Amino acid sequence: MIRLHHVPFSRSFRVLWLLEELGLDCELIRYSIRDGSLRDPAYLAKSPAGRVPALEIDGEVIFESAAILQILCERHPQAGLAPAPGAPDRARFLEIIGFAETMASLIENLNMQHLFLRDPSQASPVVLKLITARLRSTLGAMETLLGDQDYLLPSGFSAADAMMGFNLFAAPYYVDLSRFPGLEAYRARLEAREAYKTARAREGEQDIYPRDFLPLPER
Ligand SMILES: N[C@@H](CCC(=O)N[C@@H](CS)C(=O)NCC(=O)O)C(=O)O
Repeated sequence: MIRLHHVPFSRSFRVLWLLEELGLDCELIRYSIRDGSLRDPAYLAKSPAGRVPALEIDGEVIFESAAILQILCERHPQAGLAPAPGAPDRARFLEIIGFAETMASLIENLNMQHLFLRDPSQASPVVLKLITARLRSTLGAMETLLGDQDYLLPSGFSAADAMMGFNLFAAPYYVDLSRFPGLEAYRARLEAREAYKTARAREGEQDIYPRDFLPLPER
């Protein structure tokens, strides 16, 4: 039995999506990011920083989405969702897996300032502007990496798309994606995948974002 510890609309979606791409069923344990349940000692024993995802599989517990995606691809090489060491797209694959977290950590910082401060007046407009600009620049870099390909690797859909593609469903809370037509088309391509649709239908209601867009403060 595979068990995924999950917060709807969080980075654990990458794993839920890849499991669907691989045709693997899992038990889904849902948490809220807001109620302290990720700091429960029983959960910290699975994921030491109290983060999702954590995946229970084959008698072990794995945390960090990038590690989980790579392990799943290694254990299911027939699916061809990650280039093996030495394969032509290997370096690009690893770059994207790492770059996805460069971008996601910017989104996380924006979430912190916009959504999770106990006293919202403590958010810093200067920091918000800087981080939003940095997020925009990573989106520009991603559009360049994509070029005229359908997916991030020239060989087609891979775990790199689940890893990085997920960000395209979080970044638009802070940056208008219409400035990146290549990314908008790519995002539509990802949304059209059956595995993506099934994963979204399974994950449940999100309680992270209260609105579709969170603009920079005017002050
Ligand atoms: N690099 C980690 C980041 C995991 C992470 O920070 N997940 C967020 C949700 S997107 C989380 O669990 N946050 C809970 C918290 O910070 O309390 C990964 O990719 O798995």
